This record gives sequence, structure tokens and C-alpha cells, in this order.
Amino acid sequence: MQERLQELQAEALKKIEQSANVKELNEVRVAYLGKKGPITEVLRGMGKLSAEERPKMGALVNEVREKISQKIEEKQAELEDAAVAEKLASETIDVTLPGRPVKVGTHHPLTKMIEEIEDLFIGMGYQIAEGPEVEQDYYNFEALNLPKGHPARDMQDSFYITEEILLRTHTSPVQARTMEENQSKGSIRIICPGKVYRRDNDDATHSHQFMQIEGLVVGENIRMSDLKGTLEVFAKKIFGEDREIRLRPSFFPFTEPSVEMDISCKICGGTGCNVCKGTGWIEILGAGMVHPNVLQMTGYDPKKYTGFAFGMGPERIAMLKYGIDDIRHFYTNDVRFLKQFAKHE
Ligand code: FA5
Repeated sequence: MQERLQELQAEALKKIEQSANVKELNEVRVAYLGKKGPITEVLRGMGKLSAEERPKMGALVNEVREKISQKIEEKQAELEDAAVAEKLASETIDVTLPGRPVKVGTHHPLTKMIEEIEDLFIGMGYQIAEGPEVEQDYYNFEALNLPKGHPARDMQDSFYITEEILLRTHTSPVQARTMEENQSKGSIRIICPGKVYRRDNDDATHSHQFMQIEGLVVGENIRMSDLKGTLEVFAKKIFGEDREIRLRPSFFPFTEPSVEMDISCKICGGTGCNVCKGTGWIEILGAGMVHPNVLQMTGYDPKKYTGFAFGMGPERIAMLKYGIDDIRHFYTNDVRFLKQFAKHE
């Protein structure tokens, strides 16, 4: 019986050692230590032994069981450690692999241009004002000294929605609205960026929908020289000291006197190209002293108050600043065009 036990122990220890995984090890455990296993069988046979031999054999059986159990536990820990190590090795992340590039959008060049102009005027104490794009005929024309049937309405071919409502053709209605809303009838200093709409044929410098930035200053003793000085500061800051500007006498029913400001063409350097239509100059804004009729219609006393206003086209300004040869690039949204402005972020 003793020999049989030694044999069983040696056999079990060998099988434990050979177990390749926890499942196989469990099979060995069941085979040797289970109720139907050979050791239990040996225990059952102990009844035949003498009273003297029985405790000795009992101790030996326990010793063998203990040894096998201990070996199984050790092997189990070893197999589990190996399984964890293998899992870790197979799931290792290679931190040296290059990451996937994240595509980041950029600001639209027109947005950037408008923000740059806004910042410039905010720095000079202006506030930003807004007005509706679907506008009343009254604010778009009448309050700006353009009564119904006035021939100057033809200068801005309009998209009408009803007889009295249209898509605004310029940002000047915000002038009239701001002056009218200003209860104190005191001084005003605003700029108003926004979309405008005209029935213009699209070409290199014209779009049927484009942006304007309106400026309005109202106060006591505001003079034409203030307007000129403001426009000069604006032009030099945006285009650089070396670009030339010129003011030409012009006509707007809501300003008197009126001017238009041109900038020398950057594309051709002043020799003439399709952007400047061969003139070497590009018109970027209209301006003038607020007409006394407009002051009066919006509740200001023209004897006490004067003001100046200007309206510029940021597309044309961006074209001149960045050397863009066609206004349609802003609206066709070709990423190859838009991406070039990322470097100016
Ligand atoms: C006006 O719209 C006046 N409201 C400007 C003004 C404001 C004058 C305040 C006096 C006082 P004009 O139609 O010239 O003016 O347009 C102003 C600017 O908008 C132009 O100088 C030009 O830069 C731009 N612009 C005009 N039409 C188009 C167009 N179809 N596409 C792109 N830009 C345009």
C-alpha cells in the first residue's frame, strides 16, 4: 500500500509538471484528489489494515494528498502568471508609432478679414452694431434720403420680397436704425459688418451676395477731416504704409459731400489687370458726411450734430491684401484655396 502511494505521488507530480494550462491542471486535480480518484480508493482499503498500521497509513495518505495539493497550487500560480504575461505581451501598445493626423479646419479668409477690421475699429473706440438682412424699404432707402422713385435707387439693383420688404442692398440701413434707436440723441461710434444682396452679375470683383462693413460716427463738431484721418489710419494699418490711396468725389444720397476711396492694385502694381479693370486702382469704399436730411429723419438736430459714414467691401479688401484675383473664390469654398490661409491663423 505504501508503495502504491509513492507511485501515485510520483505519477501525479509528473502530470502536474506536464500540465500546459489551468484546464489540464484541473483534470489532474480531479483525477488524483477527486472522490473517485486512486487516493480515495487507498483510503477505502484502510479498513483491512491492522489497528497499529492504520494511523501510520492515514498520516502517509494525508502527507501524499498534501504534497499533491501544494504542487497543484504552485503550478496553478505559475500558469496564471504565465497567462497574464502572455496577455500583456500580446496587448502591448507601441507608443513610438506615429499618431493619425487630425484634420483641423481654419477660419474663412473673409471672417479673418472682417475680424481684423473689427479689431482695428474697436481699438479706436467703436462698437459693433447689427441689423436685419431682410429689411424694410424704409430703412434701406427712404430713411437714407432715397424716397420711392428716386433715380439713385438704380445704383443698387435690389431683390424685393414685397413692395415694402427687400434683401438689404447695403449695410447703411443700420446707420438709420442706430440713429433712430438712440434715445439720448447723443454721439454714436459704430461699425456694422454683415451680408448684403444685389442683382449684380457675378464677375472677378462683383458678387450678387457680398459683405459690407458700415461705419458711422455722429457727434458735435465731426468734420470731413475726421473722416479722411480715420480712413487713412484704416488703410495704412490694413495694407501697410507703402500702399497708395485716393479719394474721389462721388455721390450718395445719404451723404454730402460724398467720396469713394480707391487703393492701388496689388495684383498688377498699378499697371492694369482684370481685377482693377486696367485702371491700376480698386474702389473699396464709399463714404461722406451724413446728409442733414438723414440726421433730421432719425431725430437728430442737424444744426447741433454732424457725422460721417463709410461702407466698405471686405472681399475687395481681402483680395487686395492677399493678392486674390477673383471674388468668387470666397464663395466656392475650394479647400485648396481656403487651406492657404491656415498659415495666417
Ligand atoms: C454703398 O453701398 C454705400 N452704402 C456705401 C456708403 C456708406 C457710402 C456710408 C457713404 C456712406 P457702394 O454701392 O459703392 O456703396 O458699395 C460699397 C462697397 O461695397 C464698394 O466700394 C465695394 O467695395 C463693395 N461692393 C459693391 N458692390 C459689390 C459687389 N457686387 N460685389 C462685391 N463687392 C461690392
